[in-house]
Amino acid sequence: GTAVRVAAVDLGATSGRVMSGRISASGIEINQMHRFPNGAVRVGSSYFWDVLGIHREVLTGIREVARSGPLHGIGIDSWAVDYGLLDRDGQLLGNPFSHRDPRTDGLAAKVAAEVGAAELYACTGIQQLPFNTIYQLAAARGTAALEAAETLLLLPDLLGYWLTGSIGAERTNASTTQLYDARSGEWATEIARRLGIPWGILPPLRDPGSMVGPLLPHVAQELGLTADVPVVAVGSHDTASAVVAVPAETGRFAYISSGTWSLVGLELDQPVLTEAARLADFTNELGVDGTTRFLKNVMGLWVLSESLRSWSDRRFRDVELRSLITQAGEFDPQRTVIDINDPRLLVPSSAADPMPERIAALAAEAGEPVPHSPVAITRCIIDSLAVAYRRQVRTAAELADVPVEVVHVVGGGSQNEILCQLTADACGLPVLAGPVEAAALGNVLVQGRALGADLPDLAAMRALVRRSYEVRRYEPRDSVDWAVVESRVF
Ligand code: LFR
Repeated sequence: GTAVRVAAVDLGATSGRVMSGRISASGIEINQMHRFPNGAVRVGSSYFWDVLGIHREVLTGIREVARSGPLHGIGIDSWAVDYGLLDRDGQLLGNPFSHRDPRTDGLAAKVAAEVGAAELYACTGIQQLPFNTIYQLAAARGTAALEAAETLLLLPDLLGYWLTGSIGAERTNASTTQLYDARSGEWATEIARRLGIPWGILPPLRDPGSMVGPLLPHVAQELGLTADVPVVAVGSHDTASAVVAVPAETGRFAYISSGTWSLVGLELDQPVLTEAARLADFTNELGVDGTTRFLKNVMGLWVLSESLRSWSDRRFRDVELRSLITQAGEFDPQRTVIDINDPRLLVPSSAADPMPERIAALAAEAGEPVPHSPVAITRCIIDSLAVAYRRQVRTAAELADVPVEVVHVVGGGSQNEILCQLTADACGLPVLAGPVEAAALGNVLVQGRALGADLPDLAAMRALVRRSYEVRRYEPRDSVDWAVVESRVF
């Protein structure tokens, strides 16, 4: 058939991108048309998203895509769990909180006591991240905003609502709320009710690949579009979109979707809801085409980006990312490893509580050599990520009882050659790195299919990615006993 050209909006916690994507018989191609910085805004002790600013950047990006060629569809993906509340007039009730806002501290334990951790997991299959929507809503009980709320919209759905006027909750992202019943495929209204969360605010669910709706007339006009360009529901959770574009050839792969977070796990046909999976705190998020993303959140390159931010705040001159990583690669291997998932690393770095000092404190606490220089700290972060990847890839394979032959690394972190090599070494498996813009590619692929491209299933989508993108292969080296390194942390 003819080519399909779409706009893929891919929002990350540290930057947002709008890409043009084109699918034709010969391949898939994406081009970045607009990129803007993003970050939570601190007001008092709270962290918010500047969602109106994001909306404006999204419009700018889509306009760029429209200006440079035909436009057949628009899709939006972003990080998960965060939401806006609408009042009964359809107006946004305040700025959406960032999931790194500390108001959820202690809520997971409280909710577990109220509904039972085992029952919650049996229903939702979701890991106990402190910031899951369920805990954000539990923290919001009794607030004026929640009492006035008529509708809850996850961020991509909120942005889609502003483009189309249409209200709904795309399923892959809905699954991350921990208020989605993995067994019935409906909202877990009974659990919400028992927690005093107003379940009536949870909007109708929609599948990835379905239509959100045509653009509102004033939006189409503002974008310089005449046609009825539809907004298409993609895997609106960025990780769901990224997994679509993993260029895997066989089913025996693990993936690491490596950005602000590292999402480490497997694609499965069914959730794993065993007691062992619950105790290992593995999650069963919903993927595109009814798949399960059986994975674990690893704190990811956030720890490095926040350290960098702290160093540049304090005017370290020589801290430039590339050279820092190169020097870290030459630094003493595995001198210091820490538990990179320690909850103390979750909160943004601040002058009063800088990220590098938290890392040093964790090392001291664990009896590891304390890293002081930016190079030593960077090396510690990279080694600690690699050993966490080893642990979680192996745990996933054991819990799901499937063999893993290769680890695909996609997303921004796939460009970090030292981390990729150490990941191969630590896992004892080949690593295939790339593509970098996996989430945007997955977004384009799901839109493409919805708009008529001949992509019957995930295998066809992945074959198209393989035809269009080079991946880089890293073979495992066996000079270090990573089981010993692992035992220092886990
Ligand atoms: C990655 C991601 C993770 C989710 C975290 C918070 O960008 O979407 O999958 O756990 O952000 O929303």
